[in-house]
Amino acid sequence: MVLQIELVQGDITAQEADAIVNAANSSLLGGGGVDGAIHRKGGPAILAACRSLRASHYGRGLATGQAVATTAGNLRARWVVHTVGPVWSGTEDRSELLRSCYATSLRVADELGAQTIAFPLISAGIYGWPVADAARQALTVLRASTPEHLVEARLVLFGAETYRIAAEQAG
Ligand code: AR6
Repeated sequence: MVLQIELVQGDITAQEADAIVNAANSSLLGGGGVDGAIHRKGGPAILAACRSLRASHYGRGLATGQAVATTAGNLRARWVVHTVGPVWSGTEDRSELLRSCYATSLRVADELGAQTIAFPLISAGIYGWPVADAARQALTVLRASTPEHLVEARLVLFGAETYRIAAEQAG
């Protein structure tokens, strides 16, 4: 199925979607930015699920570019898909890892049967990725994807300037 792609300006924790993607870190134990907001608003069930995943599968952490799903707690979603974006490097091209975050998150959500998924602009905050390129990488993967169940992917941009830059990339 061809995925319908929407760009919206807003707070990802206020979105209604089957799956909400978290720009996490490899510890899966929370942090700032989107990660902090998701855990704050989603409540302790998400952290509890992350802790148990760590214990069972990710004792050494979730690798960059990978994704794993938990409950969405109190969010208006069924699942949170946690993925770990690469830290921006001015010298090394890590864009394949960034694209892998989108591709893996899509696959995880699709396998769960999600029809709608909301993404933040992974790596474009604390991890320092330039917004225009982060949006370009996201759109490349979303446009190429042919999921089984997913019908809509929403890229949720935080703030007017980020939205403007991302929308410019979408053309
Ligand atoms: N809704 C939507 N977008 C948001 C929100 C929100 N509530 N809050 C921030 N953004 P970031 P990263 C935007 O820093 O760069 C955490 O500590 C933000 O403006 O959340 O992948 C993790 O634990 C930016 O455009 O994620 C990791 O350690 C985008 O979301 C690290 O930060 C991503 O910013 C991950 O850094």
